[in-house]
Amino acid sequence: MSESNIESILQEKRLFPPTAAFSQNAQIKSLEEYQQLCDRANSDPQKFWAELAEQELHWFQKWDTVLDWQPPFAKWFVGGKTNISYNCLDRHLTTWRKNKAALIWEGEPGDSRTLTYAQLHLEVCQFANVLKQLGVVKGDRVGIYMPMIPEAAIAMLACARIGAAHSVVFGGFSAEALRDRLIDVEAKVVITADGGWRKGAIVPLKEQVDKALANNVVPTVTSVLVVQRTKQSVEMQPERDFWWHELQKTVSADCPAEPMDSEDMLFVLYTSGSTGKPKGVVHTTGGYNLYTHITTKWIFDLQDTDVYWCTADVGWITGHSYIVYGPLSNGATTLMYEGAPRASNPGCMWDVIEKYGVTVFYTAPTAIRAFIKMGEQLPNARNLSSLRLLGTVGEPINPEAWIWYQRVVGGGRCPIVDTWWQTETGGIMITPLPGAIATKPGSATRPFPGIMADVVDLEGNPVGDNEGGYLVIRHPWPGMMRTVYGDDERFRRTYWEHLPPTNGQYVYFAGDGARRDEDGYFWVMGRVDDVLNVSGHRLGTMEVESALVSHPAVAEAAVVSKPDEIKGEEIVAFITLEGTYSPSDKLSKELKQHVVKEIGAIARPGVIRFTDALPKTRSGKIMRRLLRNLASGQEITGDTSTLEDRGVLDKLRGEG
Ligand code: 7RM
Repeated sequence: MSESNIESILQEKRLFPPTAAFSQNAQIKSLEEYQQLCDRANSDPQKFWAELAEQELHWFQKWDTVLDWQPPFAKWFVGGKTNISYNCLDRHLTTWRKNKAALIWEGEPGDSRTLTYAQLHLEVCQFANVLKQLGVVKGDRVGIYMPMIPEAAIAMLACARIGAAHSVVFGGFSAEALRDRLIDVEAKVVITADGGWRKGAIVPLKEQVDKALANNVVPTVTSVLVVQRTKQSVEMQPERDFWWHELQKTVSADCPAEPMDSEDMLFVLYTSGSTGKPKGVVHTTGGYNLYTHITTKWIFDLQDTDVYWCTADVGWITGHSYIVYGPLSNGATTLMYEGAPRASNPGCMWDVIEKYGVTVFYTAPTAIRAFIKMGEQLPNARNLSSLRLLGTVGEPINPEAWIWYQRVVGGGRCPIVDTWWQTETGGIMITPLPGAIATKPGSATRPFPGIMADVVDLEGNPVGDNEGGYLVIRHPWPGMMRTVYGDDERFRRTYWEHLPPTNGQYVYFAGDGARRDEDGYFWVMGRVDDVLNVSGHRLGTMEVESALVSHPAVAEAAVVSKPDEIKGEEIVAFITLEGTYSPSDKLSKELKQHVVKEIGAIARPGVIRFTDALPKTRSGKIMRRLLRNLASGQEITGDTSTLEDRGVLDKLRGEG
C-alpha cells in the first residue's frame, strides 16, 4: 500500500452504522447477536461448528468427531459422509427452489442463459456421467481451464459429485503455467473450451492446452474435454480429445451423488507464495462446504429474493467459494459474467446490474478504482436501485474508493462488507456482518464468529492497540486448507512455523501485516512477504523472476512492486544482462512479452529497469527494500550499511 494511503487510513475515523431498515430483516440483526455468536463459538468452538453443520448441511452419515487437531493438521467432522454437489443441488429439488434460477449467465458477445436448480442438476448429472465414461473415478484429479461460462461451474460440481478433485487453472494463465499445475496435480482429464471471449477477442484455450500437453510432458492426462464456445476451429487429437456436447448425448441423466468422507479432497487450487513454485492449496469436503455456506449466508445476508453477483473469475478462490459453492449451497441465485469493461462498453457492469436487478454485488478495489476513473456518469445513467449490499475483496481498499462505492454505486443506502481472507482460509475471515457491525472505510472490521484472529510481533506476542504486527489465526476453523498438495512439510513451514507457538499452541501465519484499533477493528495493511498483489491478483516475486531469467538475455532479475493508482501495485523488474546484450526499448518490450508467455498477462511487468548490478548484502542477498524505494521514487530509508557495494545504489539512483 502506498504511503499516502496508509496515512489516510490511519486518520480514518468515519463510522457507518447499519440502518434500522437493513438490520431488521438481516440474517444477523444486531451487535449483540454477533457478540453472542462469538461468545458461543469462543467458549465451545466444536459445539458451535457442529450445531451449524447439523442445521445447515445434509449428511448421508453423521460424524463421530467434530475436530481432530494434530497441529498443524486438522480434520473436521471425521467419519461424516456428505457431498457438496448434493448440498448445492439435490437438496433444493424437493423444495420450491427446484424451479428457481440457480445460475444466471451473461456472456460476452451478448449471449445469456439461465439455469434453474433442476436444470443445473440435470447438466451436472450428465456431465458427471461423461467423466465416469472417460474412466474418472473417486480420488482422481481433473484440470479445468475454462472461460467464465456455466460449464465451468457444471464441471466443478460434476467432479465433486463423483468424488474427483478439481484443479481449476485461471484461463488467463499461459500454457507453461497450466502445464506446471497439471504436472503437479497429476491430472487425469483436462476440461477446456475451444476458446473464451476476453474483451472482444478470442483466447485460444484449447490451443494452450495442446501446448501444455505437447510431447507427453503430462503423462497422467488421458483425455481432454472441449466445450464448444467460440466455434473457431481447433485440432482434436483422436482418442484424446472429445467434444462436451457430443459425449453429453451419449450418457444417462441419472447420477446419484457419491457419499464422500468429510475429509475427502474436494479441490486443489494453486496460489503464489514468497518462494518457489505456486503451492497446491488443498481443501476438503465437509468443512469447506460448511464454512463457505455459513459465511455466504451471514455476510451477504442472503434472502430468497436476492440476485447475487460476484465478479471474480472461477479460476480464483473467490470464484470457487462465492460464485459456485457458497451461493448454491444456500439455494441462492448466482450470476456469472463473462465480460469485462473496455472502451466500447465502459458501463457494462451497470448494465448487468440493471438488466437482472442485482441485489448483492461483490467486487475488488482495483475494479472500483477503475470505475472511478471511467466516471460516475456511467453508473448514474443506470438504475441501480435494486442493489442493497456491496462487498469488496482482494486487497486493502483506500477510503476514497470505499466512499465513492458507497455513494455512487450504493446510492448511500447499501452497507459495504470489506472481506479479508485468502485462498488458504477457504472463506471470509474478517468482515462486517452487515446488519450488525458499523463499518469504517478501509477496515475489514471484525472476525467472523468462530475465527480467533490476532495481531502479534515476531515473537508471537500480541501487540497493543493500533500497533502494527502480523495477522494470525489462533484456532482451526472448518474452511482452513488441509495441506499443500503433496508437501505436508511445506504446509507446516509456510503457515505454522513462521512464528513461535503461543503457550504451546500453533498459530496460523497469514503473511499479512495488520493493526487492530481501540474498537477491536482490524486494518489489514498488505503482505509482509515477497508476494505481490497486482489488480487483486496474487503473484510471487520469485515466479516473475524465474520467468525473466529463463530469457537468454537476462543474467539476474529482481522484482518488486510500486504503488499504482488503479492496480494497487505494479511490477518493476530490475535486470542485469548477459555479456553480449545491451539495454534497449525493444529488449524491454521483449522481456515483458516473455513474462506474459511464461505466466500470463496478469504478470506483465509495468517497468523494466536495466542495471549493471543489483544492490546486494555482503552475503549476496538482493536488498529488495532498497529496490522498492527506488521503484517508487522514494528516498532510500533505513540501514544501508550491509550493502556490499554502495556504488551500485548510487548508479541506480542517478538514473532516476
Ligand atoms: C480472497 C483472496 C490473499 C491476499 C491476502 C491479502 C489480500 C484479500 C483483502 C486483502 C486487505 C482485504 N485470496 N487481501 N482481501 N487485503 N483487505 N479485504 O484475495 O489468496 O488470492 O489473496 O489478498 O494480502 O493475504 S488470495
